[in-house]
Amino acid sequence: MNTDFLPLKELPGVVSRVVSETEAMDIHTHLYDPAFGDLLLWGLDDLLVYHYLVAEAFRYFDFPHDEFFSLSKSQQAERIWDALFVRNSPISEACRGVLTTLNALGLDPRKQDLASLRNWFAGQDPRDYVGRCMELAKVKSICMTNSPFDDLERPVWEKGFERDPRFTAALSIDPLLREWESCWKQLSDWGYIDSADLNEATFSGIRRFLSDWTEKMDARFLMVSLPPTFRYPDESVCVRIIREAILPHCREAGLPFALMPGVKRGVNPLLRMAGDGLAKCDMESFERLFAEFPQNKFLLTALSSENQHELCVAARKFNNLHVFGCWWFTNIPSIIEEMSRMRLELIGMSVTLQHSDARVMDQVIYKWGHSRRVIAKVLTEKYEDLNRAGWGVTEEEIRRDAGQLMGGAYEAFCAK
Ligand code: FIX
Ligand code: ZN
Repeated sequence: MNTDFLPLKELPGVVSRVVSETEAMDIHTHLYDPAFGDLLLWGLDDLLVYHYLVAEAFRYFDFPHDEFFSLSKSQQAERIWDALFVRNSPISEACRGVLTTLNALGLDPRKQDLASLRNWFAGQDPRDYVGRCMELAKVKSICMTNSPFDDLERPVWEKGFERDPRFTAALSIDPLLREWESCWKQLSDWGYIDSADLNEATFSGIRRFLSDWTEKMDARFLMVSLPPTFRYPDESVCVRIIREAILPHCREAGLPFALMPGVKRGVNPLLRMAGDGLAKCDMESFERLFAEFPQNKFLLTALSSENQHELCVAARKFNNLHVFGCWWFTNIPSIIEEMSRMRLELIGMSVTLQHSDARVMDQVIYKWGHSRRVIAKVLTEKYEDLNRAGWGVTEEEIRRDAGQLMGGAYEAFCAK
């Protein structure tokens, strides 16, 4: 073990090596344990029809949305490839991501056409391929987003399967909080509640439902994405269920509740899954929630870049809050850099700088690869500043810090 303080000029090299070698915990993705079969997306066509790229391709497409969505997956992939990679330089973050991924896999889209690239993917065994992607991304665990309300996913949980220990679960409850008018019927069909009335019997039925699914999934936290209009306190259905069912259940199970505010669903419904937008959320509402429930633990990532400063300040006030990731529209190098710097400056090492939000297995390669470069850049700057203040750092300390920022701080928070 080298315990010498590193000279200023060696910091960039050591920090980027350590950050690129540190195994990360990916605490929010839309990936699945391979036991879920086709629900785990991977390969060229899924990389190309990613909803980020669909939205970008429509900047150039001159045909109707429905025409695009009526095409097969591989035809859609071809249209996207043509618009975003052939006719225009693929500079956007999501486009660059496809190229970083192919490059890391040893493929060359400048020399191979889509058919030959597809051929290469067709020869991969999905289980081995998961290992290869995780190895290239240096990711040691992947947290899924799991919904009992998903008709494709639920039967797999109900039947039971042998868990891949690298994949952990998070219990996602969006319909419960956002579509109560239709959701209560399901809970009633499953025998948890008798009516849509929000009375003590209903709350207790919801708690029983949460407890059964937490156990079935071995969930690490509960989670919800929320619109920018969310307010606390409030007598909305959403808030009442949070107060009377979610938070008591989380306290009892000792699990955090992950809040993901700022998403405006279906801003352009013609774009289907690619049609969601964002707006600034009301951070003061969340502060009131953290203050009123000190026995609950909250994870929070906000979608609007405008919320990031007040979020860091909230984390200085509430140690039952853990800030994580650069979510979705903030997951671009310029904003990751700004957010990471701000977080380190305001809350030090008590943060999880990134998650991938990958929907396609291969994406972990680029999402982590790109983020690590930015994280290394910002961390280097911070260690250089410390060095100038007379505080040398060792490689061992840098390794400890990188581990903390990419999963260790989250684990410590959950264990608290
Ligand atoms: O709500 C979420 O977890 C979002 O991340 C997704 O719904 C979104 O579609 C996405 O894939 C963002 O990266
Ligand atoms: Zn997500």
